[in-house]
Amino acid sequence: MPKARGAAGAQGGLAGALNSALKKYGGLWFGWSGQESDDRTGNINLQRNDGVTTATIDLSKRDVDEYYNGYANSTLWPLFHYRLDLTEYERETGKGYERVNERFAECVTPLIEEDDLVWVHDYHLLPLGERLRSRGLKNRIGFFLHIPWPPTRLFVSLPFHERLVRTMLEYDLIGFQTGEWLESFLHYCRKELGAEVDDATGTVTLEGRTTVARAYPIGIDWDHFQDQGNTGEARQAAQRLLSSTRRRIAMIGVDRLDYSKGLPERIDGIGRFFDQNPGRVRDLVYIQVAPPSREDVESYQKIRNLLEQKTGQINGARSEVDLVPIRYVNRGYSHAELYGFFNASKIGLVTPLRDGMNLVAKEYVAAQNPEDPGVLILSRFAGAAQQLGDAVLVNPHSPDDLSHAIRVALDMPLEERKARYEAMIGTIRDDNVQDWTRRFCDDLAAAGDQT
Ligand code: ADQ
Repeated sequence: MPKARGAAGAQGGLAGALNSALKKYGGLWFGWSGQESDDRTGNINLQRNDGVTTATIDLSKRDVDEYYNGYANSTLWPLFHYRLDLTEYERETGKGYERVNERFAECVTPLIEEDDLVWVHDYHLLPLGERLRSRGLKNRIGFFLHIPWPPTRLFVSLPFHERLVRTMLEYDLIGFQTGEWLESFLHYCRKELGAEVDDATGTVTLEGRTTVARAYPIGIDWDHFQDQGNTGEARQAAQRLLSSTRRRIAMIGVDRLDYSKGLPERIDGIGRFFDQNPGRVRDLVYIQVAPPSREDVESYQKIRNLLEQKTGQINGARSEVDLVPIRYVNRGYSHAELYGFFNASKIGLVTPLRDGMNLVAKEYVAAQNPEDPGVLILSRFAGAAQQLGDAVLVNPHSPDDLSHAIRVALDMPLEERKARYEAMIGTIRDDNVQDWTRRFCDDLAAAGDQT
């Protein structure tokens, strides 16, 4: 198959997934280096690591402020996670977003060869395909959105929403995580743009041009994650956690420190559980691993403070000399260590208020011992809930619902835990990231033939 050329705006859950895809298919990864510099000479930094070639450029401080912290993470991210209350609408950052997308297009165009597939990733780069087309690129160009697509009534609050979606219709193929986000996108195209939409095939036709939109739920890198689980590092991590919790049951949450992940609401739910079941405080220890993220954005500083405050309140009220009910760890761990922690935790708590997919939910289940698996408590508003209906599903906004789910999970008999695990593990193993990549790339390669 032709080489795939990827482009992505920033690191996150998707970086690991795409790395493994590129290793398999070859090709080149293009994006922002993550560095700030005022070097405008257009230097592209080419590197080859572990079989993957990356081409990156630096951005100026102004570009980072307006494009990355501004429009991408203070406008699109909150809006696409249904948080109108946190969404900022600034014309200047919108211009910065367009300017940086144009710069990316200018830098990547000379690297693209005639038979390449071009695969653009995520909300940082919605207009990139149109910018590439304006430079005469005739290649197949696909786009995948890793986060939700909001309902039309929310999306139209974005100034120039129509212009943004029209640029997206220059892609040959647009992928979403779930059928729900896909439906919202198709609804918008029909209602607001007056496009001709065929729901069965996902084709959207506007002014003579046709784009295909489909759902491609992303999965984990199953083989790699299992390999990590077989390392001494994973075993040591599991042992460390077990010996430090002694006879208490460990319940774990692992999330980027982001308001979409529902962390303060989760802590409220745990507090409610302790209030309603005071005799069980000694049974349970909750471990929250949450490395800081996007620290230059104000709403992220606020969420961090709020979480520290809530955790402190519960620990202040419930701790004993030999017992701290909530351990809050503000750092990242390797995948091997996470595997070990998940494996040693009898409950996995994944309760985002809104999430495109959520790979942690899949990793938690993948790390369980089939003979004695733990219980996944999962928000019904995570994309992953569409595939993992056998988790204990919860409404993350309701402390009572969370409290009830924790009690159900603590008391769940082994047979039921096994049955739920077995109902979920097949899709987590088989619908993995390699399968996701293959399905998207095959459809992209064929997209022009169908339209
Ligand atoms: P994220 O919002 O980053 O991703 P998620 O899908 O959970 O969320 O992926 C996070 C990844 O980072 C997982 O592989 C996890 O193990 C790792 N991670 C999280 N916390 C960590 C920690 N403390 N230490 C080390 N690793 C940690 C975005 C979207 C999601 C979508 C993914 C992939 O927001 O909805 O599932 O992209 O498409």
